[in-house]
Amino acid sequence: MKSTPNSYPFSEIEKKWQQHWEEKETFQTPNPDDPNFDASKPKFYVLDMFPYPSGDGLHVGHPEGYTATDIISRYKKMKGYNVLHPMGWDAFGLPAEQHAIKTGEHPSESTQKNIETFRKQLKSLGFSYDWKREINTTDPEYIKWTQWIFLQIYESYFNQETQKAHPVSQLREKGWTEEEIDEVRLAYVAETLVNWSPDLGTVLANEEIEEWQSKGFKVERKPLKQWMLRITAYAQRLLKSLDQLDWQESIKTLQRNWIGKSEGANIRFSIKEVNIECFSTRPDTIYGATYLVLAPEHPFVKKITTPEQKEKVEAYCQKTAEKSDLQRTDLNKEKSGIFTGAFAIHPLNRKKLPIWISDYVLSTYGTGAIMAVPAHDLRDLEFAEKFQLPIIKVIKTEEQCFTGEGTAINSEELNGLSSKEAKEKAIQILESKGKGERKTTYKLRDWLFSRQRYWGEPFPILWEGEKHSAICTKELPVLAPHLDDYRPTGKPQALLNKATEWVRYSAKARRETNTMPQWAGSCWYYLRYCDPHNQEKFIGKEAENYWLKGKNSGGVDLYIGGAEHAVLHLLYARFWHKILYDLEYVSTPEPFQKLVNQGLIFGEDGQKMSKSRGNVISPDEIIKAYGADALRLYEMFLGPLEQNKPWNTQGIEGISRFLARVWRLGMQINQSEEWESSSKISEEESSEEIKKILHQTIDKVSRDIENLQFNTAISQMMICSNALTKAEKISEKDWISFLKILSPFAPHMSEELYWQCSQKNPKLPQTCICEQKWEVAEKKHLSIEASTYVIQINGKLRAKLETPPNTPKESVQKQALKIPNIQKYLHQQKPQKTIFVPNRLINFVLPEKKE
Ligand code: ANZ
Repeated sequence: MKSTPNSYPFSEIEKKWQQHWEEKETFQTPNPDDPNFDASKPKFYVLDMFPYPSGDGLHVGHPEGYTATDIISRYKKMKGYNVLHPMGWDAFGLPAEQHAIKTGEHPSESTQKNIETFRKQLKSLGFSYDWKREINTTDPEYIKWTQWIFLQIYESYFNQETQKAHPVSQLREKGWTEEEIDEVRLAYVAETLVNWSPDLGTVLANEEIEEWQSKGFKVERKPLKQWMLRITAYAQRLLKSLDQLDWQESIKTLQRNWIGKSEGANIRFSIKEVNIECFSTRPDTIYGATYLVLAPEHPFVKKITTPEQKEKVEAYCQKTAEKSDLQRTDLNKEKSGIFTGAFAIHPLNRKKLPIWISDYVLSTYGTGAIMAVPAHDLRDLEFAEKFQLPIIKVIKTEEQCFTGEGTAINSEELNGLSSKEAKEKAIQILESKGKGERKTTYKLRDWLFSRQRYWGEPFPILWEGEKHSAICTKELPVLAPHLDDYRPTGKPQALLNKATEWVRYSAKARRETNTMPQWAGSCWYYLRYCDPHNQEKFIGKEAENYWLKGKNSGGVDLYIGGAEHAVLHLLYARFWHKILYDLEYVSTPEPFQKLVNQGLIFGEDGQKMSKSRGNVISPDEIIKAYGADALRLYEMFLGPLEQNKPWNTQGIEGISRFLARVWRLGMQINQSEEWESSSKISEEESSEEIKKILHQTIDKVSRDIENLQFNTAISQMMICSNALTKAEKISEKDWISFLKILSPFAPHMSEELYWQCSQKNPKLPQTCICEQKWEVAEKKHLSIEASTYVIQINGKLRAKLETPPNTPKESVQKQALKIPNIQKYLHQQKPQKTIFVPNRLINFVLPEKKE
């Protein structure tokens, strides 16, 4: 295609530069031990959440976050940073296997094909990834280290005193038996009530149920022996170190709620020789307890139920076994329950309280038993009303059910105290009587880590009878055997059991046949990118130190991805990282210093994009019609990165016209043969007006990139390009400055237009524009938009004040004297003297105090 002044030959240009960057290895980032590493530069590690390479290919949602990180990467590189900007594939997981079952294509083959499509699509967007660092979680080299890290977890325990992980070998040296050690490992086997899907042939995490159920798969509750990871040991640390992270508050709140710390007491109610222990966050309401409730799975149910109630109780317990925790709590509209026939004694007033069983009490939280206070807990109230149980108010209130804090009533020695004081006093009394003690509980549960499917990492574990042990690390990776038939059997045995030869490891030992969940690979991929070809270690010390050290708790400098990973992936990865930190394999306590979640892009109809709605937009089509630069710019122009926003095909026309204008301007400037008028380039400087708008644009675009406000940066570049179009002449230098700031956003066009200049003028650097230095705005061309005054009293900073530029002294002074903090420090005295520096500072000098 021959370029004409009005059409912009994007497909030709984009291919040309993508090839050029690839051949010249423009975006390869050396590690500290590489000969061409420049240690004088600062570093920046910017990471995308790596995609699951599905059969559908890229979705317009993917390039949103990826363009944002690419703009940052290109900008930082031009600012003189060593930038780490990698990409890879989160390629294990159920969908690949479901696809395989449907089509008969082996998961390894379909995954490989999908990866190739994804890679090609990402390359067609001109992203500046260092493709030499590409990783794939299903690659044997990668599996080897995922299994190796699992073994480090398996061979560690959490020490309550040091509050960190240590190798279990330390316990062995202290004389612990292997059975005792198995009780405390960070990876352990336990029989628990799990979510089992016979259709899928695997257990699922609580969070995964909804998705699969909505697709028509059955999920049941079943007691099964499973591998668990002891994430609960880290609850307190996972909670506390959130404070040091530069993450959106909403995501931190989600994690805090997920961890769910509750402070209260365990309180014992006696029945004959046994004590029923109840966890309560409100021991101040203890005198309002009118009955107890046990979870149907509570071990005492059988023991305390009277013979008359036995049959009914058993029937009730049977029924609840089918319900999920969610159905028992949030979705539990109509309370149900059954009386055990037994009574317990209240530890303070010795009253007899009836003991009930109900599914609204979970066996997995607190102690699995509660004291019910219907006057101050809504769930208890619903239950008490339904079964006509007594209700006693113990906080002063007019409301029927008051869950807040107030003054204690009907509570003997607690009467008149505030809820806080009553809580403390109740705990003291209970402790002194040996009837209870202070207790902190977390909602977080240990992580169910085994799956029964085929397409995942096998556990590097051997069994001899009931005894498990680690496979020697020299034998890693342990790869799954080739199975021709990987359809689920409907039985809870792992699929790998079918490979009988593989399972038989030796005359005595059998291999573990469970596989790891998809989360395993994504728990540490950000570490592998730092040193992807290291054969000896999962990450070398030097690379780890260089790429992860940073401000506060260190880690990746910027991590961008979807909010759907707010809890699981981010919590799991933080957990593994903390273990690796305790074991001194990594030197930072946290993996991701700054996290930003991009918003969702909805379909044009304002609905979430999905195949069934038929509103999915494919990036391939947009690239074909408008070019990659247009798609990149458009996705950034849609609105603030973090907001949800609808796609609008008309909008992309607007962006495409903007790019066409820049192209025409370039043709004019470079006096392309097809352009008849004379060149716009002036030998002299551009006009003052052009310089002013250009430098304002450089300044704004730089600040906007730092703040991830790409949409406003693009608007400003549009204003600037209009001014450049209108100007009669501009200097070559100014034109190149404009191309430089445009280049992170529209890299192909900027590269081509610069290259044309550099062909004409051999004095210009004959390199890519993306390898040149970022422009710095010249202060003299920036009009001050606002002045920030530092307001001092006797030279000490006491406040700040923003005013329009060049506001007169009297007005600034008047405003400053009204600021409460200034009034406080003036102590009602009149300043003896006022020092005034325009647009900068006011210092009120007070008369010296006479001693
Ligand atoms: C008495 C009480 C009085 C309670 C009151 C609350 C309000 P969070 O804050 O979520 O930790 N509880 C304890 N274990 C439970 C279980 N296994 N299943 C269901 N509910 C359970 O909630 C703690 C409170 O939830 C505890 O405090 C207990 O009820 C209930 F005015 O005890 B409370």
